[in-house]
Amino acid sequence: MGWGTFLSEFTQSPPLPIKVQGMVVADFDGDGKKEIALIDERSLRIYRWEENQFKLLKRIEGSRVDRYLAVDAADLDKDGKAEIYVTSLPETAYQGDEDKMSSYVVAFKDGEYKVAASGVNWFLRVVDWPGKGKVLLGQGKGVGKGFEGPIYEMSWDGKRVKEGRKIEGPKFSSVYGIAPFLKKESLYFAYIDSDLRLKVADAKGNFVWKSNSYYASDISYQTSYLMTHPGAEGGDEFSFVNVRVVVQGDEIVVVRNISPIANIFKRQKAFSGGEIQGLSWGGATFQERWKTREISGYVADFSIEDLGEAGGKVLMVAVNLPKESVFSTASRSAVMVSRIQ
Ligand SMILES: [Ca+2]
Ligand SMILES: [Ca+2]
Repeated sequence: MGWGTFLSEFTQSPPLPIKVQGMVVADFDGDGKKEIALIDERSLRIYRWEENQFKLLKRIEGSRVDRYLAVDAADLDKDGKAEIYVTSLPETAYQGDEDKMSSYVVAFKDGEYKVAASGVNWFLRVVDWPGKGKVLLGQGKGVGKGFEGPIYEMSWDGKRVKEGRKIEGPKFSSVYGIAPFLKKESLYFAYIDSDLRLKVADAKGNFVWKSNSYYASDISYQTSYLMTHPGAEGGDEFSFVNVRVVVQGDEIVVVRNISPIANIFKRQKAFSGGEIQGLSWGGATFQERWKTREISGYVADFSIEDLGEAGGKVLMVAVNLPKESVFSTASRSAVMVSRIQ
């Protein structure tokens, strides 16, 4: 049985007045304890997490046109402190061919959090790679389309993000929603494709399996301002930042958001709730091994970490809470925590 079988009921943090877009948990300052970084559409907040409360340590604001899409962390320069990688795309990025991305790196140096590199022109994501540990992946921005070209393994030397070799595997539509995993010592990839299905391919890129369910995301950005044909909003106009997919032991853990609206490719979707699923790969198909209860709202991101407390690992889920009433416009988010018992 998977560890998820032993999840406790969620406890919910006090609500934060933001629309959370992403979350990452790591030891950013090297003190041996893990902090939490959350992004909303244009700010990064770093918190200490104590007794189910947030204590704000640092807040970094983007420019008025920035749109934060993803947040990740890894200690690539091996100084004992995980850097934070924020993927940011200016809203103007698809209005001119030359507009670059505004992704950046935050590192803890000389006792404080600092932007260590900015204007990084890549979509970034950290994945756990069998045999390598945490790997930073990067993919370029297209012209008039969301993601362009191959995915590279990136390096960070404390000053610059640089591309290295192209990763193996199938032709991924996007750097988001990829999880390499081993089965009987062979490398496979679970990945969310542009049709929002979860798929599996082998290391040579041969397609093996696809899900019936959709793994939808509410995080999207506009790539074209021309309506070229009726119904173009069905996918030509927007690109989606797929939900996170994580390998945990012999399981794949993924967010599944549930929309009562049939066309999940529309930008404006309504999600009634979401759940975290644990899936096991039998060699021909993924089987659901466990899932959390349905969480009301939109599940933006999750993390499975050992916070150093008794009881071992916890599942943390970042959620956009449902509106309090049809008249309310304020965003509210919370982090839900479940302990492994
Ligand atoms: Ca720390
Ligand atoms: Ca580091």
